[in-house]
Amino acid sequence: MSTISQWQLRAAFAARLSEMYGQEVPAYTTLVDVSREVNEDVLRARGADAERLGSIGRVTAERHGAIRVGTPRELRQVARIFGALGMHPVGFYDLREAAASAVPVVSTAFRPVDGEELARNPFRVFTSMLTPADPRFFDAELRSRLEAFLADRELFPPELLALADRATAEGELPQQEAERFLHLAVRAFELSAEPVDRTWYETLERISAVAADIGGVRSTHINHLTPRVLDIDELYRRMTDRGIEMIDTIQGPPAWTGPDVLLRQTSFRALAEPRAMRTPDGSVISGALRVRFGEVEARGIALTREGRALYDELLGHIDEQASRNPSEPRGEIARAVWERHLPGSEQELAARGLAYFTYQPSPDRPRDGSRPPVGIGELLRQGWVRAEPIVYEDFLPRSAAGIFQSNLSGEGTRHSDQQGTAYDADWLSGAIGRDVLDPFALYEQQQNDSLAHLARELGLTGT
Ligand code: OOG
Ligand code: NI
Repeated sequence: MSTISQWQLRAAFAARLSEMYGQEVPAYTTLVDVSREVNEDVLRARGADAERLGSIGRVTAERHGAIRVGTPRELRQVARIFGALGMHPVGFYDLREAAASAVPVVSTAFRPVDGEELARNPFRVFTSMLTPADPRFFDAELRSRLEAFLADRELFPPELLALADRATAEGELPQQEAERFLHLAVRAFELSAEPVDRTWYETLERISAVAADIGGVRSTHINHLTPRVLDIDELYRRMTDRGIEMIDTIQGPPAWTGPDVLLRQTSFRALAEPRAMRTPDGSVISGALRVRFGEVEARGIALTREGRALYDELLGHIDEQASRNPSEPRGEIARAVWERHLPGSEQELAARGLAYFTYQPSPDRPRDGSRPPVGIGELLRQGWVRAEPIVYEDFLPRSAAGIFQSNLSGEGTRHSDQQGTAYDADWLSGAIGRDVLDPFALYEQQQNDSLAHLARELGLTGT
């Protein structure tokens, strides 16, 4: 009998989740359609160059999802389900601190980590956990009510978790079990029809709409699914032309003439969805909540720690200039800052150690017995070596906060005079019960592996 491997489970889960979400949120389907059109047009216009950051097959199928849970216990269960799909926690994002937001969560992303697995299917899920112990958001009384509410709910049925553990242990599932696992996993992320306790929901909403979305209901749901697009500026124009109201910016790096780096994202506002509500007298009425939205992203080259530090520094410059010139469009300011401070070619990014690449010996390198030069910059310039960009597979905390924020109606409340509780990367690793991996270390490993191989091939020392 045939079995289904972990990556096949991951690909099937991503596809079924996408189908389910398209039924729940029809505007998502529009976004996917427009993304596909843009990708086809870019491929036609740019040819092979359009696939420099991923094959069109990968990019067309590529999605990230976002989910939100309430407790470390729930997060551990999520880790078991995603672990079965070959997805591991990477990166720590503290959205309580990012920008001026008031989002009481800390987050990580579950994703495949090695190159081959990413090429097979790169599905990733941005996963946030509520922080009830942070006194800036929740006082002692609300915290204990919230924790009691969360302790009493079950997001994932034991059968789902048992199948997940089996898939992890065996690296695969028999066909029938795979089918059952996928069915239960997709169902766990559907929007529940169970009535929402209106008073409780509103109590949490006064703190934050995200707190209410997580802790105000007895289930979880996929918050958004995000297709990948090759030209996000064009996508933005086409969505706007269709009369879909997008948030007013594209988050992340500006549009500019140099290589795409990191991640650019934009979204349309959350749509009102009908939800049954239980009122204080016990009757059930039909209400509506705005929590789910549509997001789209363009991915670029992963930056090294140095490159990222430069990126963060430039953001600071841009903020400063934008506040001094409020009438000038931020995108224009950002573009000018980038053109001035960032190298405009892949080769220079590589030579200055600002971005990650894998390196191969060039097929048309000198064969006249001459010795290769020292250093990646020279090896590239003199045609000994070719560099392939490593795609950024992660998220950006400030953009994520912007994505959360731009879709909230209220500002929420945060008492900035209080000390925040230390929820950090180590704390999160402990809560999940597995290491939260460092994204830089993963990219670096990939780059170093290729350099070691290159050194052997060319007989180099000290590159
Ligand atoms: C997650 C928001 C962050 C992204 O792409 O940066 C995110 C959420 O809304 O739950 O998905
Ligand atoms: Ni997202």
